Amino acid sequence: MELIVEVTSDEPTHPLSKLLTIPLGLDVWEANANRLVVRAGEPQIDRITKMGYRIRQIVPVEKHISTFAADDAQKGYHSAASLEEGMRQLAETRPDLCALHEIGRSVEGRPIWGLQIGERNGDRRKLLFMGCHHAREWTAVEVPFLLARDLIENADTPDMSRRLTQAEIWVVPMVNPDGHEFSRTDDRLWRKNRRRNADGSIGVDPNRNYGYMWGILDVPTSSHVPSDETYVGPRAFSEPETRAVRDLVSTRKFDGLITYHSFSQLVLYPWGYTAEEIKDPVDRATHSDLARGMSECICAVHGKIYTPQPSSKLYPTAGDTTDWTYGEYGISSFTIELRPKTVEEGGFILPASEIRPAWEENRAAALHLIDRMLQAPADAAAAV
Ligand code: 0X9
Ligand code: ZN
Repeated sequence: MELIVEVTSDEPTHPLSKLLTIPLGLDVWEANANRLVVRAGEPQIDRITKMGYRIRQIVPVEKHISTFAADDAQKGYHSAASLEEGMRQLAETRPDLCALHEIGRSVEGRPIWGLQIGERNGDRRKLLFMGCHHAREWTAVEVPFLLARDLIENADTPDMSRRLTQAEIWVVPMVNPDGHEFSRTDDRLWRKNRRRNADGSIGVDPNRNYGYMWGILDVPTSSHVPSDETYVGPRAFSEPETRAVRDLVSTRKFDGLITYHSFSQLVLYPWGYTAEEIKDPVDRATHSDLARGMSECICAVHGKIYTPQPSSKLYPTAGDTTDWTYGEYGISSFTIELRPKTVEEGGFILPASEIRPAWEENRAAALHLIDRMLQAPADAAAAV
């Protein structure tokens, strides 16, 4: 039976960070100084116990799914098909303001859609908002979609009109449509894309497949084992989903971006591949100030605390989106881990009633980033 368990340790010889270096094939859901929360089978749990860690069962996986993913829990969330329909409708309401682009196709041939909103000519800032690299993180589709809708529906208000005449904003709410569809129809907790791997297992982690420092780590949170949840793939950009993002980013010079994930309530910034800080002092300050600023904006809306921190403080990864966009292009790059904070509140399965407040608090953060990018001098996001 698969279980969701909490792992703790009060032995200095067994820090939680050490467990994250042992190849156990764990699916890591939460990672902080106090506890790890992992999805694991009984043999894995036995091994962790024998190593001297303390285990507390939170809930069997099946029970977690039946508690949070009741039949009507899908209502309120998009499918790949309804998202396409929604994006088409948005584009059609304001053809003067937006254009819908197929930026690529998934392993199974589903289109990956990007909506280009705002100024397309002259001297303008460019921002990118993406969602759903990971299939089960459904809220991460809704937040960028609602951002696109908000920008378009309020385009004629003075504040939005100012933003949209100075900025070109791209929104790609569902980078991994195959995985998302599979999580709707077969396995609510599916994470990766739907690539058939050489060993017969399925799925590459799109958020380990980007080409900056790709593959340099071989740890449970960034793994070279194809059946693992964080499988990096056979080579950088082996996946059509990451190639779609690569091709978009390499042809547009974005100044800033947010990629939405869930859960844990974090505002993350590079690096993920190393515990070292960004070397360039201006870039380092830009990232930490913007992350703190976004976190404050979020808190001001509904009081939720999203902790700003470097990605590697969560856990080490190589080949994630923001390491590549910052490392390769100098783009100010953030990963926002949305609501909730803990698995006890549903983890990846956020009640649909919380989409709206999650969006409201993240609206404030997204507009903060846009406004700061519009204020910054042209070379603020200088290449590293
Ligand atoms: O593991 C990931 O890709 C992200 N977390 S999630 O639970 N949504 O899967 C975090 C990526 C940020 N990078 C690092 N932590 N290094
Ligand atoms: Zn994710």
